[in-house]
Amino acid sequence: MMDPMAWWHDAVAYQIYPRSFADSDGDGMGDLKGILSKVDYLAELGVDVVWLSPVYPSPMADNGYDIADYRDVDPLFGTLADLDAVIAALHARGIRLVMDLVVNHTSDEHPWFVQSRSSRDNPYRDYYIWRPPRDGREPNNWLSHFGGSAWQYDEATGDYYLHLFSRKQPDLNWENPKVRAEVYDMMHWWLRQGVDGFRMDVINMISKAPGLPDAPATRPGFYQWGGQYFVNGPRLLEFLAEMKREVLSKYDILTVGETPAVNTSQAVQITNEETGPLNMLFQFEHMDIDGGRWGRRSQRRAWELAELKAITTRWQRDLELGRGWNSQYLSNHDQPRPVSRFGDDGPCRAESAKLLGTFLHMLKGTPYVYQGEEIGMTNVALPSIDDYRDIETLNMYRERISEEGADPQALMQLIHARSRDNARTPMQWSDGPNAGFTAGTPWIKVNPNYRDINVEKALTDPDSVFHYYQRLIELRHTRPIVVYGVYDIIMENHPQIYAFTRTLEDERLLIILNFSGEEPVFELPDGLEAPQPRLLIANYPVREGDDLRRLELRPWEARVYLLGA
Ligand code: ISL
Repeated sequence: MMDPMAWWHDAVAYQIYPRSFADSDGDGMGDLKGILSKVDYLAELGVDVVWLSPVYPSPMADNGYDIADYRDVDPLFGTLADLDAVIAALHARGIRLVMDLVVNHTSDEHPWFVQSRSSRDNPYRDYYIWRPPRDGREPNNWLSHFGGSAWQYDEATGDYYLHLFSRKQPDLNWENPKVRAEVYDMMHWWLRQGVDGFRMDVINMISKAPGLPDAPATRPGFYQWGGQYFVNGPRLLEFLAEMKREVLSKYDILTVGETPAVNTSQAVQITNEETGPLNMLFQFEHMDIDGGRWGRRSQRRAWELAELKAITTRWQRDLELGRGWNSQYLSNHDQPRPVSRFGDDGPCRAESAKLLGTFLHMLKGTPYVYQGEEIGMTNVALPSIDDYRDIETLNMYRERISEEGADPQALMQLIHARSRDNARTPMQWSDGPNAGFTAGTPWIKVNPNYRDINVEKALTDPDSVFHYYQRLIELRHTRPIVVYGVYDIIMENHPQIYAFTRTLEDERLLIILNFSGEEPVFELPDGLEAPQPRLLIANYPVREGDDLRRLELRPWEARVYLLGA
């Protein structure tokens, strides 16, 4: 059997959004002791890595993506000792822990920023990006991801500071070598504490174009925001190479960069195992197929399987082994639930959740499962805007009503489909009060479908989405072809079926996915006939007389065959 070349090649990661995972003390907010109580659950699922969203001290303007102290834990979540206990418990089960590294910006309550804003000649002034007013206004026309200008005027010194996200998230000035040295120091500190890597928040936004030029007002969306001047900026690769030299190269860790608006050639530069700084990236092309890329201008449109095929195929091919490495994800804390978005959260919820899982796990690249995905959790439709907590959602609602006079009801529909809070409702552990998430009042409402969709039920049902995910994960661990097989798409133009093969030496996997509630027929293309095709996993029971040469697929049916060898 082929040994993995890097430990994270055949690993499966699981993302925990701590405030929504498990609450141990009844304050309505998930915490580290809550996570500790669930490590056996993670071990049972079979994952190898946990990516923990931020637990650092924070004013929580963006649920912890606004960090006020990089070397501690917020009391809401517990203490550093609790984190140590989680790390030890995970390690004891062979699971590694990856921290969220949010270094494009800090909180405005971080001591560096408090110093920085105090006077123009403060030694920390240059830790952030300050500019004087231009004609009495913002220094340029860039827009913040969460609404309004990307600049905030600061009374104390009469200058503006840049914030690509909320005004409580000032951007760090990576041009300043002292900032970079601070970040590297902090990374060493965490690695010495025993963490096993980093997920790097919007890491491709750290280099801004010199002169911070105005965005052309004529081009919509991303460009109108100024994106071309701060995403994949001129010194990005240089900064990351330095980070690799100073820190990453000294440890055997997993690094994954969150990189909106990245293309495959940039991804190859970043993830090439020899020359690239990071192991893998989260790209966004497949997340954009049903709406606008940017939350504040969020839209909804019907998505096309053809587009998903084209995007996935391009990433699979362009990052072939030796060139780069993919990560795979269908959800995270910023995205709607995949079963509601790409599947069917009605009658075929379980089938479509399994189909999406098959897709995720049978692609080449490291899969990331977001909490609740493994039991097929769905979007939520909370009745009132007051039920929502996400800064992006709330700002978008307010801004579109005041600026465009948008219809509140239409906005609620959009929010039900697109809000990041879809992913942030509490993890559904049982059919007990608050889905077993907390003994108190949860910080955000529980999805009312918890009586039907919950972990307790999933664990007792051998046919549950959970057990299907467990088998998919096991396939990756036991079959190198799942990790290393070369991807080829077949029946590229079929409107409902997404089928592909993975080939490794004399073995071939055939993955057949009916991405629809209809019953299309799969016809085996020439060249794929095999004497004894072996069904490795499927989300429906096999029918008497099934013939791979001509398969009538059931709604959202997924099958994986091993051909040859
Ligand atoms: O949330 C999105 C779409 O609704 C994404 O565009 C997301 O905001 C963007 O990719 C950046 O995300 C990351 O950085 C943000 C934080 O709010 C997100 O939670 C985080 O994943 C600022 O730190």
